[in-house]
Amino acid sequence: MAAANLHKDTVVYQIYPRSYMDSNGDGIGDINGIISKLDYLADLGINTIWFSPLYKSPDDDNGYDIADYKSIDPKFGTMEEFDILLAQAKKRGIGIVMDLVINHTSDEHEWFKKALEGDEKYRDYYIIRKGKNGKLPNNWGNFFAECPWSKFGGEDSEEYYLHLFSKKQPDLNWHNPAVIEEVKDIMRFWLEKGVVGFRCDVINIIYKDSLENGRPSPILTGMEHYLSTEGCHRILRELHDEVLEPYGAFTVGETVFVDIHKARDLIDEKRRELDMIFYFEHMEVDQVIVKWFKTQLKPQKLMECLTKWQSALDWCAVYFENHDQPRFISRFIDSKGFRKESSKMMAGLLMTLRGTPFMYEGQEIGMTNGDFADLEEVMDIESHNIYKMATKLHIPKGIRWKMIQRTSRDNARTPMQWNNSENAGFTTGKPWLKVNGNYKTVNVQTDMADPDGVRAFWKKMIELRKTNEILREGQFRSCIESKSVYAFKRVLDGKELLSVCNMTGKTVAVPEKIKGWNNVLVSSYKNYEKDVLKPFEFRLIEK
Ligand code: ISL
Ligand code: CA
Repeated sequence: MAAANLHKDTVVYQIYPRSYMDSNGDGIGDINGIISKLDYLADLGINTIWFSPLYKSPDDDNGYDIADYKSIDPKFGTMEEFDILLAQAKKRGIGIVMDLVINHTSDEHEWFKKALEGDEKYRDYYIIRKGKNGKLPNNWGNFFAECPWSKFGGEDSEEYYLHLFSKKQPDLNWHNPAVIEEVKDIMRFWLEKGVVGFRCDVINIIYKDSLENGRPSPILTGMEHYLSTEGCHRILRELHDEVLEPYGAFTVGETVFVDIHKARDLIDEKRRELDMIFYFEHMEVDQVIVKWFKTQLKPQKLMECLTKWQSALDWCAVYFENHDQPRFISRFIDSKGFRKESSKMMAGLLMTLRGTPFMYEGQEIGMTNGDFADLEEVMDIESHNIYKMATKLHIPKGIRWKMIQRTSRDNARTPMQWNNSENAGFTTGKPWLKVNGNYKTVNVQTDMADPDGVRAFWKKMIELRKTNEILREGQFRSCIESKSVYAFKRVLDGKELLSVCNMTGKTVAVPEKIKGWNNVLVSSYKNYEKDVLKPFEFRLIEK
């Protein structure tokens, strides 16, 4: 496992590089832009940054289709600049976590190109099969609502390659030991540079047990053949023991469709596989069967889900936002008119749950979902594919667009809002994705000038999370999950703290059950009142 529990003592901030800060006016965030914000990040108090992919990529899926794992894409800068970023971050006590995307490569990766040229060695890096009686090799589904099989080597070919994501993301063949060795080598390359860990993209699906037909299902037919297979467990242990452990590096696995049982196996210390996982159940409490149908959530459902996972796993990554999810305050709670209040409540909640907190750029100033006017303003491949599928299903245009507006991953990918100058101070050029129209009021500069600002509260909560041993190590005990109030204890050596969130826009009475708790250590309101919780108020209380 990671050295000295490094991963347990950190607050992680995720940067989506193309949307953070553009230093040269080409409209795309870059490494020099990030370097210019390191003081800002150190001041916020975070001590790890996870970068979404910076590697060379044709950007079919914004870098999650990697063409060269040991390079920096020129649009982001150079390897020399990356080394400076690493050193400058280290100087400020900030470690770097890289995104390890190894379920698939880009179809423009040299391995795939060589495979296409007929090189047997590299053919076996991918999953290539003949069709069956003029049909596809199997009936599997695809994460991006495409067909998961595309012709290998042109339309006339009889062969297909498997891709669980876009057709420009061919899946690697993890049955081939040479693939495992390649990945070890890539990991060592970044570890030698001094990165402290990896976020492992869709890591629980890398090993396909078989390519048999799957049980027909509305989502991802075939997944029983690749979700958390024994082969996957074995590979994770090998990577852990041979590569990660010698460097004292930690991992957080993005593990899709895990239940508690599967999650436990992946992070069981005795099994030596992953240090932490991202589970998804709390991200799905507002969805109806598939992720592109969402409802307005009843907060109680979220509370119950959080309690379930907090109670079941000893240690876990905790998050409410990332580059794949709509913004929390636009989504889980009815926060209209309470943007600042609800953002602070989210900060309090995230920093007081047990586990390692992962926050996402813009969360610290309460950024909201993108305000796209039509599909042309949306860049995400997943959104475009879903729109196409909905068209095929004859879903009316108005509803189709509403689905995309609500669920698009671009909601969280809009450029970071730094100030109220043009393009929110993100770029002097044309931003790659439309800046949210609310940047005149929602931006770092305005927020930091506000004595009651959102960021100041995040900063306070981050500091507490890092320094308070009960918040760092205490056990979780649920206390109240009502229609409006979530309250839970953190308990360490007989000492207790109570974390309380009003998840509604209404003032509510302090519930009887917690009336004995009197010493308010933190409230998200300056002028809080003992007996009531104001709209979206967060409190941390001692007895
Ligand atoms: O929201 C999801 C599940 O509820 C999915 O978006 C899921 O997170 C995703 O399909 C897996 O995500 C990761 O791998 C993808 C990439 O597009 C995402 O950006 C990445 O986070 C393929 O590499
Ligand atoms: Ca740039």
